[in-house]
Amino acid sequence: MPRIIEGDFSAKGKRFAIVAARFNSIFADQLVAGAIDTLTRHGAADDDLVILRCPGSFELPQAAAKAAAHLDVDAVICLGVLIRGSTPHFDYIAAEAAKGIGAVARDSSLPVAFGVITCDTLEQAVERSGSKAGNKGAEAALAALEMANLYAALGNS
Ligand code: RBF
Repeated sequence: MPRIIEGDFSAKGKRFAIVAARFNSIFADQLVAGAIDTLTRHGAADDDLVILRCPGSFELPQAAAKAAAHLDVDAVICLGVLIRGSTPHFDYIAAEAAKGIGAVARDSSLPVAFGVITCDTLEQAVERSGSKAGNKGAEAALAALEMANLYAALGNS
């Protein structure tokens, strides 16, 4: 049998930073609510969650880097909502957010989850922030939780 090392989904005693952009807040707030709901239903205490709000998804990488460096947490969850408009900004911001959050993850020993939704339409944003396509904030929180427990199983080395 191969040796399998994997993380479970117990959040008891674990601490999390949720770094969330405010832009498109009617959807972004639902991602935050989904992440909090998932973590607390898996055993995290309210006191073990810290929420950082930043203006938009462009600011997420730097805020996530600060959270990873300055907060005593087991994982960082980045949440944002990008909706394509009539300017090329969407592509620039989406690329920076994805690349930047990836760079923070690589530079940090903590799991850094990517919960940024990139939508062409408002309907897609509705679907991904708590309806037909689930809640991507909840899914990002679950990924962060699994990775935090995976790294704990590895001795956080
Ligand atoms: N931030 C988002 O999180 N989602 C967006 O859909 C979004 N669209 C933007 C569109 C334009 C034209 C501009 C100028 C900014 C947008 N932002 C968006 C905000 C961006 O992430 C950042 O907060 C600001 O550019 C300030 O650095």
